[in-house]
Amino acid sequence: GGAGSAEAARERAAKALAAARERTALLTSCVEDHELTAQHSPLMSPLVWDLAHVGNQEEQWLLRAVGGHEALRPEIDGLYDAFEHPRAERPSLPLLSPDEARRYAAEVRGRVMDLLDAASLDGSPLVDAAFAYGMVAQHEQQHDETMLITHQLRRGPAVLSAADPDPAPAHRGPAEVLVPGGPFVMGTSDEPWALDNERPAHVVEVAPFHLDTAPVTNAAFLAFMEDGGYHRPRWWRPEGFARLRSQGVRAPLFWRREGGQWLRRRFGRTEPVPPDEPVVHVSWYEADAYARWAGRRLPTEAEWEKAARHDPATGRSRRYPWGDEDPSEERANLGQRHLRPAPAGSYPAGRSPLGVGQLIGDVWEWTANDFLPYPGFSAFPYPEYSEVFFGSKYKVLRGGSFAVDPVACRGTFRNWDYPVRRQIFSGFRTARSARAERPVPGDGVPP
Ligand code: AVJ
Ligand code: FE
Repeated sequence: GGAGSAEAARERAAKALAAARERTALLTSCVEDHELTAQHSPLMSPLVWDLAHVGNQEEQWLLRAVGGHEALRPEIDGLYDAFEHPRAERPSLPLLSPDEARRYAAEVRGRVMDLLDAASLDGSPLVDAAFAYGMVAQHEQQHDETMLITHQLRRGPAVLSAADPDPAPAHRGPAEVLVPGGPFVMGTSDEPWALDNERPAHVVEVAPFHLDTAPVTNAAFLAFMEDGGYHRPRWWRPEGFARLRSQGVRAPLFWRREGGQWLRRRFGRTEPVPPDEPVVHVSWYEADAYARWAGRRLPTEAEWEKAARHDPATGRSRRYPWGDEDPSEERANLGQRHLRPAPAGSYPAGRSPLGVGQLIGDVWEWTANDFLPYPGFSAFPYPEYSEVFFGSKYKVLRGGSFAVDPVACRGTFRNWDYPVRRQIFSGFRTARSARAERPVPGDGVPP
């Protein structure tokens, strides 16, 4: 409450919405219009669909639900309903043209800014702390990541570029650390823009475990490949092995073997696979198989979040591995500032108190868990946001990638996808359970 915090929320919302639109504009103005209406992969929508969809969701959630406005163009709602039309059929719909889509999204935005200026920002959970505006900015940024995935799948010369991240510092620390067992608070009840699936805060007991201090690198993943990893069913879940056999998968997506070396295509350019970079574009099955080969396993979602948020000094759960302050360029590779993950060992300023690095940014990290509600979950504002996806079909990913904006990334943020998915910016790190330490007789440790 309070006029000051309402003003701060208004300002934060306006900035987040503007940043999202700037990113959307960049991703849809760097190719010609015919490339916006083309389908670059049956896995993805034409870019022009994402463009009008973000405008249409913004209209529904803000102008209609918050502002009580009439529909601007009621006839288009069905076209941009993700549940009504699967991605593969979207190019054959009578979609708005690129110019119409731009004009429509801009018209919605203009009215939203008027609404934000005029509206009272408390009194209902939808507008408290500008929640719905924050949700809409996060939604657009999530589609901006989706559009970047479409750009990665697109054939043809490069149209995007960005500076490369700095090399990792020489002092990398240990490969894994012990995260002590005991309870910690998972999820949140007080992060204003946290989405329904991150709520509520609840205590979870976690047994002691060891966790990689960095995501698994291309070099490590190559060792698995060179040891015949893709050919040995013993490392794989049967359904994952069957799937890779039928699709002829032998390497992460976008890799190609040529002249005795592995190359990868990245946003229209081809380069040798960089050994120190976190592996990306692997399915949950590939991550799971690698971990088993390495004598390890994927971390559970609770383990991941405890490593990312638990402060051993105070016992409190924090917003990020480094504390409660927002992400910065020194702490994490977020926001499409770079078009690749940074080498393992980067961002020492972003490490957790125990020394776990790159939990936020770089690559989405597969966890062991299905996407399920927390105890006390309640769908808000719509069951279509998360609730309809709960169940055993989806696995949870954590931590965000280089393509995620900070507004849609935090220690509690949960992403989910099918375990076969590979075009997303997905990587992983591994864990192992800590054996119960037996005191050595005579070492002074009481039994
Ligand atoms: C949370 C990334 C799985 O892209 O399907 C976008 C986000 N929800 N529009 C997705 C979302 C509605 C969602 N993920
Ligand atoms: Fe959407």
